[in-house]
Amino acid sequence: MGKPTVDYSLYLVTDRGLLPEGVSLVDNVREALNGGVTLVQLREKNTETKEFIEVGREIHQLTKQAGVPLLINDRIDVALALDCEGVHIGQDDMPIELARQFLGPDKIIGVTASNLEECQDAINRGADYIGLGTVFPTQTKEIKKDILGIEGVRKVLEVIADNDIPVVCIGGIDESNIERALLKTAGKKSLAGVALVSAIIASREPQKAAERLIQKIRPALKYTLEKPIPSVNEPQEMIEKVIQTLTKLREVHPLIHHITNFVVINDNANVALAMGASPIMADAKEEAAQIAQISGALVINAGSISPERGDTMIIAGKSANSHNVPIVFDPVGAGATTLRQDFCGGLLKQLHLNIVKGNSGEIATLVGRKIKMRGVDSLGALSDAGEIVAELAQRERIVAAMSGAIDFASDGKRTYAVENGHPILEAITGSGCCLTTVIACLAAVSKDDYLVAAVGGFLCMGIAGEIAAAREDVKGPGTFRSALIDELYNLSPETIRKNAKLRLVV
Ligand code: 3NM
Repeated sequence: MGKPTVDYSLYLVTDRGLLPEGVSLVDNVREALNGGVTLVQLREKNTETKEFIEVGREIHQLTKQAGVPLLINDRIDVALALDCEGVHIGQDDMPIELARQFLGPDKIIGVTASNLEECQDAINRGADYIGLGTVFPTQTKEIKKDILGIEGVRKVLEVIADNDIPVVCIGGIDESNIERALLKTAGKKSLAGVALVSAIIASREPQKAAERLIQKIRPALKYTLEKPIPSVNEPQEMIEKVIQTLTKLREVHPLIHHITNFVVINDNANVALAMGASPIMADAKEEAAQIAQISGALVINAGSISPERGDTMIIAGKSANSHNVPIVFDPVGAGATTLRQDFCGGLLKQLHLNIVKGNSGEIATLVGRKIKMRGVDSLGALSDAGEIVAELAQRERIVAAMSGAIDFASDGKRTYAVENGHPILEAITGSGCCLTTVIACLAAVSKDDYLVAAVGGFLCMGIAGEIAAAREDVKGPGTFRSALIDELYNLSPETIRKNAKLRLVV
């Protein structure tokens, strides 16, 4: 028979104490399975054996129908009685070897570990997978051990990278942090999935909760578990993807929520309209979460930052992360002051920013390099710009984009250089912020590959800028600004195909 193959992506651990009033565990699990849960652990800390087995039978029926393995927490006897697919044991439960003797070679045995030593011990003793926690603070279980955080999980994974044992993390995972948990813990080894309790069990709509979670998990796992892409997209192929995305943008007219700076707000709105999107410039804390949730993309621009606006950005960002709305972050002036540096660094820790776009100084600051800044402008280009964007992209598991005479965009695996643009773009205020808007418009309709949005943003702004600058009616920055908006509005597939100067760096 052999051990069943297990998909660890969305691992539901039950706790009937957290069920909403009037909801039964069996109904909750049924809905969660309908929503896409891939593995279930029945965790009954205070249930008598007879009832445990009865509930277990019902739940095992459901999991079998769904083709999902059922594991029993701690109780080897109950797992045997149900003949389910395995057990999950803690550090204080029966030793793994003994559990294996009872259960035989075909059952799954998972083990809780909270540090590197426990992980290594579980591997040596023949565990089939590890539940590593606690990753974030949680109310669900009394936690006496240290909270590992993203960094702690990443460190453990790094050391056990040579072993291919699947590892899931547990503790405090919900819709707002699930992408960070998967993407930012990944290095040489990545998580195989996430285990969680309250995000589904305490929900009144467990099916919808599971659906939303799995929607976030799948792309994140695709990114982290995929081996480096062997055939990168050739520039020609990328240009066609950009054109398809622009065409879709003009069909869909997505809402683009901006929390941007006071200098560029009107230009950003006009640029979004010219691209075919619908801008909303909403700054109020009270509505930030609601608007982010219904938007196609969220722009967070650090330009006119203040602690109060920073709070609004976090609220909007958490809501965007929870609802699969891409965030495009413009770290305006990241290295200019301590306030901006702290804010930008903090945002990277608290949110999953899908795309970060800045000038050379801003991006260099985010990767920890020192570069000369004058106000919000950086002075000079970087000889290793391509490597720096790739480094930021890899470290944060995002798409990073750096504007300059040559623009660079990377997802950590593919890095492109765009050589379109015109020096007069520098003579109008906010051309970089408008570029961020263009990227966000494209991101709203390219959720499977945000690199298309970043490369597309550079191409659209660069080509529109070149055409606008060459127009006879353009006499200087003032007329250029209007012409630029016109040319963004007029951009056609043929114009992009004819003018795109795109090359693959790595
Ligand atoms: N084990 P929630 S934390 C069952 O750290 C369990 O080992 C943990 O619940 C560990 O997803 C935990 O609601 C509870 O935060 C996780």
